[in-house]
Amino acid sequence: MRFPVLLTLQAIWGSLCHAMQHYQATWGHYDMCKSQVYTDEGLTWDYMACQPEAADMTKFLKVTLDPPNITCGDPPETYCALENPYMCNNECDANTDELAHPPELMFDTEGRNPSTFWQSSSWKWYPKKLLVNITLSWNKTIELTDDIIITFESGRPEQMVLEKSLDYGRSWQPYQFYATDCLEAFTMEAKTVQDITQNTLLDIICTEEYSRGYVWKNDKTVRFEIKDRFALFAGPRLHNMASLYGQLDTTKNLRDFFTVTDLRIRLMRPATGATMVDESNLSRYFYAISDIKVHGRCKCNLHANSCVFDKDKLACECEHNTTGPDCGRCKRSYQGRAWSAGSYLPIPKGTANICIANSIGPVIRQNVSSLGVANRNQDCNCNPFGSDSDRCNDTGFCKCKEGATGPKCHECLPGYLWDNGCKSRVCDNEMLRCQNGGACLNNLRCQCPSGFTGLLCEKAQCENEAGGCSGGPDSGAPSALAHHPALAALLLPLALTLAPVLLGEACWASSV
Ligand SMILES: *[C@@H]1O[C@H](CO)[C@@H](O)[C@H](O)[C@H]1NC(C)=O
Ligand SMILES: *[C@@H]1O[C@H](CO)[C@@H](O)[C@H](O)[C@H]1NC(C)=O
Ligand SMILES: *[C@@H]1O[C@H](CO)[C@@H](O)[C@H](O)[C@H]1NC(C)=O
Ligand SMILES: *[C@@H]1O[C@H](CO)[C@@H](O)[C@H](O)[C@H]1NC(C)=O
Ligand SMILES: *[C@@H]1O[C@H](CO)[C@@H](O)[C@H](O)[C@H]1NC(C)=O
Ligand SMILES: *[C@@H]1O[C@H](CO)[C@@H](O)[C@H](O)[C@H]1NC(C)=O
Ligand SMILES: *[C@@H]1O[C@H](CO)[C@@H](O)[C@H](O)[C@H]1NC(C)=O
Ligand SMILES: [Ca+2]
Repeated sequence: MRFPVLLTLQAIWGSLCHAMQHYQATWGHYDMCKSQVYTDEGLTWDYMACQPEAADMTKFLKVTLDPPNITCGDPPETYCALENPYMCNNECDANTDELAHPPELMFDTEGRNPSTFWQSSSWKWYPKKLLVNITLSWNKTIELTDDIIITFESGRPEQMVLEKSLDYGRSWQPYQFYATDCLEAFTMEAKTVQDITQNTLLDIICTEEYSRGYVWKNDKTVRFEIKDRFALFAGPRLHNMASLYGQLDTTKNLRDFFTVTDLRIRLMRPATGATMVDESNLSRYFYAISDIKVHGRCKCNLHANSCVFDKDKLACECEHNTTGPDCGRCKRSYQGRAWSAGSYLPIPKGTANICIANSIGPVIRQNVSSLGVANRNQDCNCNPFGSDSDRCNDTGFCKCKEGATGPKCHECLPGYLWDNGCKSRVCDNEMLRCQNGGACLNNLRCQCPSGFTGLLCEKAQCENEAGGCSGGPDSGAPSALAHHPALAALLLPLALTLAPVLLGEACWASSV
């Protein structure tokens, strides 16, 4: 089952935009994977980088609470208002529909008054901490395209952490810390998203912006600001998305920053409103959330323009002869060269990087022996970085540079690492960093923690198992650039070379 409603809405908005801003629809939308074109040889396919439309991702997630029985109402409880302990008209009873506050109510359609919300049980074991984890799982890599917005029905928590996982919940990293007092709660300096620059975009900050002001009539939302971060590259009104796409294309760390398989909201201390917790009436302290917004798109490595939700699972509908949930591999008989993600560059249509058939049989060639140039580049498909020349022998084998192997010289011998060709140094502590906590031994190999494998420990172990992980590998060829900590040097030149687009900010923003 596709998500017809969403896509229809998108389509309507899309065509409105199209009508209003003729440029936009044609300009770098990456919404088509291929198109038919007439050439001298007749009708052929032209392949392009493509990606699904961004959509409301809360429709496709699974929510898990820890502790599992933390939702209020079993047994029934009555809660008092934070600002007035004598106002106790908030009743929670899990067995009565009108009085129950199950987790689903964080994701239903809002707009009605009063709002529907999930609520935790109260802080009855004070001073033991009231800790709740709300985990949102997609079982699919998704790319965030808009701010995460959590709307509280209670006061906003005094301490909270937003965490993300990129490996289906095996490991977690913080995304942002939230506290009324960052220094006290997390020994971090308080910052806001305005303090972040291109150079520090990957920094994890603690912010006090969304925790102050306990009176819940006022601001009720806690945000993780995606668009403000995009704006560092795309300009204040995201009018230059080309620049952002260019950055994402060349910088794996940046792409990964906006990519998740799971999110976790760790609620660590409820709103208390005052400096002292009123121990005589703990029914005033609890968490309640009416809405969570997560906007994003399936990550399909630019090889699919639609993502379907079937049997409770999201999967890309892969084109370009790729397969896997994220189109992260070539189809079985299309492994003629190493798999590679599509590219946003060059603007506007990108590069499809399709998978090609295994062996095109004996290389078809013209009778060119008189020219003395047999099997030119396009016939042999030698990898330009891995091979010595663009020629191959009669069975299509290319002559490889040191360290490279495979018929097309697109793979590396053990001890070598793909980095625009095969480089003998596997890891160091600067450019080629072992990932996922691996340690670099003598520049020769990464010692991976359990659960990870691959030259740079970049792969989850399960990818080697039958059936694989639920997600595809991101890339078999991590580039040295992608692991360099000093982003700025890499990012600036690109930002400057990409031309800004002045039209249609509204449409861009909606289709980001
Ligand atoms: C949840 O279950 C645990 C273990 O069964 C119990 O100790 C705890 O009191 C329960 N919590 C709530 C809020 O009911
Ligand atoms: C909290 O105070 C209100 C008003 O005095 C009272 O009705 C309620 O029972 C109190 N709750 C507890 C747990 O003491
Ligand atoms: C919540 O998640 C964190 C790690 O993300 C974990 O340490 C903690 O035990 C989990 N459970 C609760 C109730 O905090
Ligand atoms: C695979 O790619 C070729 C072009 O290289 C195309 O003609 C063919 O239709 C594709 N096959 C599939 C199954 O997508
Ligand atoms: C290739 O060229 C040679 C010499 O010009 C000729 O003898 C031979 O028949 C040609 N082969 C084909 C397949 O055209
Ligand atoms: C082409 O090169 C490969 C690898 O060096 C070799 O195994 C194969 O026999 C060669 N084929 C011919 C026709 O020379
Ligand atoms: C996640 O998706 C994979 C297939 O990609 C499936 O095998 C697995 O059962 C799913 N896991 C959950 C928890 O749904
Ligand atoms: Ca709701």
